[in-house]
Amino acid sequence: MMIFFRKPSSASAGRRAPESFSAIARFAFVAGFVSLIVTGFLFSQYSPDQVRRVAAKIPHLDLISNPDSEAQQAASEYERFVFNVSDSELHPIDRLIASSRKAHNDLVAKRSFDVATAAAKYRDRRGRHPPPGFEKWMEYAIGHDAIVLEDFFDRIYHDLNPFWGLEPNQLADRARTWHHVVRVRDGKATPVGDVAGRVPWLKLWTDLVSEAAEYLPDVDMPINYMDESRLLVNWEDITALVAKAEAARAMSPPEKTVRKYRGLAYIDTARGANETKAYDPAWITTNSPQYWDLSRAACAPDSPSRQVAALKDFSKSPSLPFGWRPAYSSEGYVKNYTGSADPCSQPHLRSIHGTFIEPLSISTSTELIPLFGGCKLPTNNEILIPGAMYLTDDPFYSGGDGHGPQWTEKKTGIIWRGVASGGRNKKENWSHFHRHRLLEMLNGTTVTALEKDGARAMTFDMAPLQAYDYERRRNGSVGEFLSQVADAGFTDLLCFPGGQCDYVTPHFHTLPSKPMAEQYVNKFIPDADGNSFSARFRGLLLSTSLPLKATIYAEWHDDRLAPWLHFAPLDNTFQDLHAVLDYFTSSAKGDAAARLLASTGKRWGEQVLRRDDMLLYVWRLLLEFARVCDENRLKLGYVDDLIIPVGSH
Ligand SMILES: *[C@@H]1O[C@H](CO)[C@@H](O)[C@H](O)[C@H]1NC(C)=O
Ligand SMILES: *[C@@H]1O[C@H](CO)[C@@H](O)[C@H](O)[C@H]1NC(C)=O
Ligand SMILES: *[C@@H]1O[C@H](CO)[C@@H](O)[C@H](O)[C@H]1NC(C)=O
Ligand SMILES: *[C@@H]1O[C@H](CO)[C@@H](O)[C@H](O)[C@H]1NC(C)=O
Ligand SMILES: *[C@@H]1O[C@H](CO)[C@@H](O)[C@H](O)[C@H]1NC(C)=O
Ligand SMILES: CC(=O)N[C@H]1CO[C@H](CO)[C@@H](O)[C@@H]1O
Repeated sequence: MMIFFRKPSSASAGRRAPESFSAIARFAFVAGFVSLIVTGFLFSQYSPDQVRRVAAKIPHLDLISNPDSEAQQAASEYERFVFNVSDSELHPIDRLIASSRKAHNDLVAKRSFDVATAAAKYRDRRGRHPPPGFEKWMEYAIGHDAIVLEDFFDRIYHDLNPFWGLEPNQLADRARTWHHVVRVRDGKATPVGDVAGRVPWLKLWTDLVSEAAEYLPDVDMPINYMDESRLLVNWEDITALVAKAEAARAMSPPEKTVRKYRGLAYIDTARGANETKAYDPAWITTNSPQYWDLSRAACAPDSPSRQVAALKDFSKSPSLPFGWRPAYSSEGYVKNYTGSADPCSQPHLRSIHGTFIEPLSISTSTELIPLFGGCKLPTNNEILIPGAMYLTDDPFYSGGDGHGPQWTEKKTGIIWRGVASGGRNKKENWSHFHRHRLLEMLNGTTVTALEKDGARAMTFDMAPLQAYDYERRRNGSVGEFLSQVADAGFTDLLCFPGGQCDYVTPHFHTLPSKPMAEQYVNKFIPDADGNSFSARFRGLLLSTSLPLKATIYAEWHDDRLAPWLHFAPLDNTFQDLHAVLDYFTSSAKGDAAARLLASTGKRWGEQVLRRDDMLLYVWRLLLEFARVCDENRLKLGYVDDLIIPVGSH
């Protein structure tokens, strides 16, 4: 692949030995350069035929049909800057972008294009045969140009693994009798449960499943109808279930493999058509013990959070852990996004995220039951499916049909609108809420006061200069900069008790809401958790603006998105926020990087976050879930590709 690359002559001067970090970073650029992007530069040097051959190797970006796409232009612009600067001028974020492009490139090279390859990769990664029905799934994927990478489905196996430790018939029964269920029988999906007066999520999910129902076995998908995730099984219990699952993991000999699901008629008959009594485990419904304490019980015994009890007194302002260099970061910036979302490794999250301060409602079980939902904490045990908000056309979530103007027509602005959610904010604890912190950090008046008087804000303190050293920070103009570019505010202060907002009005005032379509004229859009996930991320990725994202919530799509390639990750403390914004706005190189991430994220989202991709995710998940609920599960599998038809040898 390297042979297609010619480096601009200006880059060869003053090179250091290849083992220097920046040289490695540049190597990654080279790889990314060839495989991700065909630049105008490449086009000028190679015949259409050669370009086509490169593109054939790297089909994930539709290079031939779309050679002038925004993502490709952005990449070549950014690369010109990077190759033009000296080693010392490379920013840590430049190195993160380089390594993210390289990693993504390696990942995409593993794409499968036919069922035999996909099945082989499945067996390799999962240690089992694919589930029956795998060939129809793959046929649909191919027919709809889906990018099939086994890694994209890791989440399914992580979520389902403990359920292999439960008894299959009981599991099937509990799934069937739950309060809200998407039910598939004889190739038809129907919604079950009373949703009068509630959000239309059950219908949205049923409609999605319907699209695959004719290829699905009988299966019940029990739905969590609350916003909050609900299962927090102790680490010891989950570990025991997973150990049982691992002990049973095997590849049955093809000739002994059962190729048809048992079906659920036996339960339907036994239960009788009228019997829907749900199995409800004991639900903890008060914030005592506090949610943090429930969550940390799901962390490994040797993880930093396990022994750190919930904070009892929230009256003091929170302190951010500035001296701390987490393994998920590199040079102060998030590198491993999964790690950055993990509360088990970050005891300080107990004091700086609404979920752990005072969640709006709690209804949590420490017993493992089958339950599907749109988001969860990494410590929760729900089975993830795409959030129902991603299935609506409601512009509040999707951003509507317009995705914003071209980068060059945007203003250098940072916009955020939302309500003061994240939990129940009160006089005694509001300064610990993450949305309040984000807004104070974006408030030019507040930040200027910090810079001028050394005062501290209610929710944060400036990260020390040693941690993030840049010109605006040194000369004390971060606040002034924010006053010029940031347009961020609550649309509702959601005070508690209602209407008594004295405790926050000195620090915040409300701003009128703004449709997403209008927000997209800005280059930067931070995305923060609410009471649970924000549900805006997909819309933001598909826009021409750049999402800046911190979260403690996991979603179905996490394995297919790369930080510093499809979006800009932030730490949950937001201590890196000002420095990240500075990187993107203080040089032409930074602006090119922002444009590159915004456009690559959009392009990638159009390829892997489509409705078809959500359908394929849920389809595969339901094949797997039906198998875990089947008493033949250890022998059940797709083996057609391994069985030599009689007479063919
Ligand atoms: C590259 O560096 C040269 C010399 O410093 C400068 O003249 C040129 O404008 C730079 N090009 C870009 C794209 O920054
Ligand atoms: C439910 O069905 C069973 C038989 O399957 C019947 O005996 C029972 O009376 C029914 N209960 C109600 C409430 O209809
Ligand atoms: C990223 O962090 C997660 C969670 O802490 C960890 O399991 C994973 O191995 C890390 N990945 C890399 C590449 O370090
Ligand atoms: C501080 O530095 C920034 C970035 O170089 C510059 O734009 C700004 O004018 C400077 N402000 C002061 C007060 O020196
Ligand atoms: C910004 O901070 C100032 C001072 O704390 C406050 O009066 C103002 O309401 C804040 N702006 C917004 C949009 O909340
Ligand atoms: C988790 C926690 O302690 N939250 C506190 C927030 O403040 C209120 C007082 O209004 C306490 O009751 C909560 O316990």
